[in-house]
Amino acid sequence: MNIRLILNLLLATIVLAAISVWMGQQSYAWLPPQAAAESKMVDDLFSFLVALGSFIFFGVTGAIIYSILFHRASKYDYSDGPPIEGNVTLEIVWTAIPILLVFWIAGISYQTYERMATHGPMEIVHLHVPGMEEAYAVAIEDTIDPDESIEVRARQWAWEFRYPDGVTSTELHLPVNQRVHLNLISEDVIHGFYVPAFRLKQDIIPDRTIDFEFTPVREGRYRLRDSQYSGTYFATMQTDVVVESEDAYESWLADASGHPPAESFNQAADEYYQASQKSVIPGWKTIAPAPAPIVNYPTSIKDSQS
Ligand SMILES: [Cu+2]
Repeated sequence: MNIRLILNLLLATIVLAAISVWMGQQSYAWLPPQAAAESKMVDDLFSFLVALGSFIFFGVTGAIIYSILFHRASKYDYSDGPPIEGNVTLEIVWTAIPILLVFWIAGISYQTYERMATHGPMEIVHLHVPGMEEAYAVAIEDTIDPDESIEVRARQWAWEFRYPDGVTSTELHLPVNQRVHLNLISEDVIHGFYVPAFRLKQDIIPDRTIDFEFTPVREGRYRLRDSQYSGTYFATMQTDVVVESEDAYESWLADASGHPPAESFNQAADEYYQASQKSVIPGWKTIAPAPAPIVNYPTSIKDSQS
C-alpha cells in the first residue's frame, strides 16, 4: 500500500465522519419539541444512531459509486475478476467491527433506558441482569408518595385521568419540572400511552396497574395518542397533555374540583351514534364504545390539533 492511497483513505474517512456527525446533529430537528427530561436522552440516542448509520450508509454507497465510476470493466472485457479468497485478516476485521458496533449500540441503549427509569412492566419482569436490580432500587426510593400518582384509565375509546384529590378530567394536566407518577390502567383491551413530545410509549395491559414515571420540562400543550390498535374508533382515542407551572396546575385542580361531574364530549361515542342513525348500515357490526367519561373537567372542543 502506498502512502498516497493511505492518505486518500484517511481523508475520505475524515470527510465521512464529519458528514455523519453533521447528520446526527440534524436529526434533532426531525422530531417534535423535547417536552420531557427523558426526550433529551432518547434524542441523544437517536442522534448517535443516525450518525453511526450515516457513516455506514455513506461509506458503503460511496465505495460502490467510486468503484462504478473509476473501476468499471471495459466494454468487451468478459474476463473474471481476480480470485480473492481466504484473506484471514480481512475476515477478522469485518467480523470484529460489526460485533463491536453491536456491543457499543447495546451498551449506550441500555444506559439510556436505565437512566430514564420510567418503570413500565420491567418492574414485574425480574430479569437477572447485573445492575438491573440496583436501577430499580434507586428508582423506587426516589418515587414520591404513591398517593400522589395520577390514575390514567384507558378504555374503548377514551382517556380518563383521576388526580390524588379526586378530581377527574379527560385532558391530562401535569406540573412542569416535577417527576410525575402515573398508574396506567386498562378497562378492556390493550391500549398504548404515547406522547411523541415526551418520546415515551408504554402499553397498558388489562388487569394490571403499570407504574410509569417521567419528568415534563417544557410548558405547553402536547398530544397523547394511543399507540396500540384497539378497535374501530381507535383513531379517536386521543387527547391533550397540558404541561403548566406549579401554580397554574394547582389553580386548575382547584377550579376543576369546583365543577360538578359532567359528561364529556367523546369522539368515538359521537361517531358510533352518527353511524347508527343511517338507514343503511354498511360493514360489520362493531363494538359499541364505552359511555362518554363523566368528569369534573370535560374537554368540549372537538380535537382537531395534531
Ligand atoms: Cu386504545
